[in-house]
Amino acid sequence: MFISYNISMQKKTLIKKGVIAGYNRGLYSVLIDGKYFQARLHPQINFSSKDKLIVGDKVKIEISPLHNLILEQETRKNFLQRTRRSKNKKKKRQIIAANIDLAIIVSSIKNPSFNPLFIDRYLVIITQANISPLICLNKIDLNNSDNGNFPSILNYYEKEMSIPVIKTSTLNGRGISTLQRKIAQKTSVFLGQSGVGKSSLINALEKKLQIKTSPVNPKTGQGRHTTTNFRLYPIGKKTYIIDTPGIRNLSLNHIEPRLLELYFTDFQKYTQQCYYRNCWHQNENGCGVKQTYKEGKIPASRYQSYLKILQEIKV
Ligand SMILES: Nc1nc2c(ncn2[C@@H]2O[C@H](COP(=O)(O)OP(=O)(O)OP(=O)(O)O)[C@@H](O)[C@H]2O)c(=O)[nH]1
Ligand SMILES: [Mg+2]
Ligand SMILES: [Zn+2]
Repeated sequence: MFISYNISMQKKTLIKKGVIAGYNRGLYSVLIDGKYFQARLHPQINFSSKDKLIVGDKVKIEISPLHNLILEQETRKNFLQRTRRSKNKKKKRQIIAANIDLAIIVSSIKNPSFNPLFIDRYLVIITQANISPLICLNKIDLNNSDNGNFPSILNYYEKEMSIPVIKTSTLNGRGISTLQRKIAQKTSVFLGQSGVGKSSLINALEKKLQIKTSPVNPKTGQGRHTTTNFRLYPIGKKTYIIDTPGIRNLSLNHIEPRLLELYFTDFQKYTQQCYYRNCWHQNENGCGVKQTYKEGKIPASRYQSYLKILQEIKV
């Protein structure tokens, strides 16, 4: 009886390709041809990836009236990672999204206040993953003067580091069509502090979505950690967007201290001028990076970001 039942069910089984759009308590949401399916990992299959599947992972899935099972995970083209402190205070490497074409660092001009140190931290993990970055300066409607007074570091990112910078406002729609063009036919991940307007920007790009957003704390200007899960949304043809929760402290302890200078790509020209081959660019004599910073060609915030991250990860 059991066997015949199984055979009849098998007839209705379909194998499809999909992408992981979300995860909640052992259940994955898999996007297939614009529709979501809830699925579990096949219990008898050993997945090669030590980390569990994450948003952006491409999978093969068996769909049947009984249950949907994930059979196979495609090799990741790239993946973003950070360090996460677990409950027992142990630091663990966490992979946060896979198969990304464009990583958008969202920052607001105000509420919460603009802080290049956050941008630099995100740039480290994006560079490590070999993903193209883009900086989005949001809430420009809150800028007092109409024609400028934007943080000058943005020019440095754009001119010296060739990172595209887009200025946007979800309130008056400025820059949204430019952003739309940049994300077309790509999978983009929106990163940044809580309250900078990541979910609001995604809602502006695709009106149908209506992702939950909430006002920043008026006293502190800080966000309220409204988005709590990583989620992938399809918008238009071959265009996907991943919304992420604002990370309070982006820890980078998984980064090998010796490799940090490589992820500060703008330092490359000057590390060759260092007297010591193993220079950390901290207090060494004859350091090309420090010298360039003193001459004003490396902005103070960039150099400070490097020193701060290095101090954190060297201990
Ligand atoms: N003035 C102004 N406010 C904006 C703009 N974009 C978003 N906001 C507001 O900023 C607040 C926070 O926006 P969210 O989209 O929830 O921010 P988030 O980055 O998704 O935050 P988390 O989900 O907590 O990480 C909301 O009250 C938005 O209405 C903008 O361009 N201008
Ligand atoms: Mg959000
Ligand atoms: Zn040096």
